[in-house]
Amino acid sequence: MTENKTLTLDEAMTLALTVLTANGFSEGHARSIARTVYAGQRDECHSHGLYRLLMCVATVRANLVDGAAVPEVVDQAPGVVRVDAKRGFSPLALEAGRPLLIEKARKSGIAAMAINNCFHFSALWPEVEDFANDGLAAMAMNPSHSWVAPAGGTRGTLGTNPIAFAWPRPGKHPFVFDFATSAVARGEIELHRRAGKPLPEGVAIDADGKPTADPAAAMAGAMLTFGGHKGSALSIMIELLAGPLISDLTSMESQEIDKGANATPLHGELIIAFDTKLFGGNNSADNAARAEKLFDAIVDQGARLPSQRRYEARERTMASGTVTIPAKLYEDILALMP
Ligand code: NDP
Ligand code: PYC
Repeated sequence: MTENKTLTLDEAMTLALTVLTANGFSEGHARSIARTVYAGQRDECHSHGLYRLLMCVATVRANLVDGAAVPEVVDQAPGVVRVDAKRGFSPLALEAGRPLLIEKARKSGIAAMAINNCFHFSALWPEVEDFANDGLAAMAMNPSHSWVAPAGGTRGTLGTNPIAFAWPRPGKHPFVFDFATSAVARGEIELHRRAGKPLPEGVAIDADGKPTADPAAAMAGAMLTFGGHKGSALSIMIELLAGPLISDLTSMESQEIDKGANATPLHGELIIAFDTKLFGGNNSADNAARAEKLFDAIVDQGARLPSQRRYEARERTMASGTVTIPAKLYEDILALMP
């Protein structure tokens, strides 16, 4: 049986901040990364919670990421914000560009933000959920490393390419979904390997192109997209929109830069924000009510909305004031202290 370690929420946040600052991250980066992994752990998204500290530190120790980079915000066009992350991690770059993106979306109804030149380790739901909490609908997407074979192929070519969407709901948690376009996230494969557990069927092939449930063989082979050719096409769209469209790297190009270091991917991210009130004009209250009818019709029949599990986990965590992680992960995080 796996032994676990329980931490209070304060201890979890302090652990993240201490490990990051001890490994040379500036105060701003340490705070924004800690906030991101804390949110993941709080909502029981284990593949993007405290576990990610291992990759953040490995990436700074490999001299790839600049732990003190100061992002530069550029007002690129009336509807476009560009943030150069300067090879820092993405959360601080997002924080820097967010106010201008919101201002532009409120002025024009829609605006986009390209974050360039960023190392990226995070789940996307905290980002889009924050925009929805400010009353905007939002989408986010990014490439990663070329671990995933296209439908019908056998070679890692596409990233795990997540896409997330949020819709604001007055008085309620926003509607949010966020998923990898691979059948499972790379982080899940890594967690299965650490726990010595087999993978579900249909998520990966080995180096010979044969289906495998062995996480190590999957990492040496290729992951598969969700939904066959449909997930594959969506993943290609993400490569294009959050790659060449915004003058940034594809997952294959990010993988080349990694040179086998197994660090966090380096690439761009595209975020699009929509002002539902400006789109809706005089109808916006009615539009919001009709959206609620749709959600009700889904929930009424016993189906659940995406993020419901996460919001329930958040409630449990906040009530207990604690998070629980595998004891081995806790030891590995402590061992990151220089
Ligand atoms: P999951 O498959 O765990 O979940 C995908 C989405 O579907 C979630 O919004 C989830 O909500 C929802 N969902 C799950 N089951 C149901 C159900 N039965 N009914 C309705 N909705 C459901 O996510 P992935 O493993 O694909 O991705 C995990 C994370 O990894 C994401 O947050 C993603 O951003 C991150 N990631 C980041 C990458 C990066 O490059 N930075 C790359 C790839 C992934 P709920 O959470 O409530 O279960
Ligand atoms: O889980 O696929 C993943 C991932 C890649 C980068 C960060 N998370």
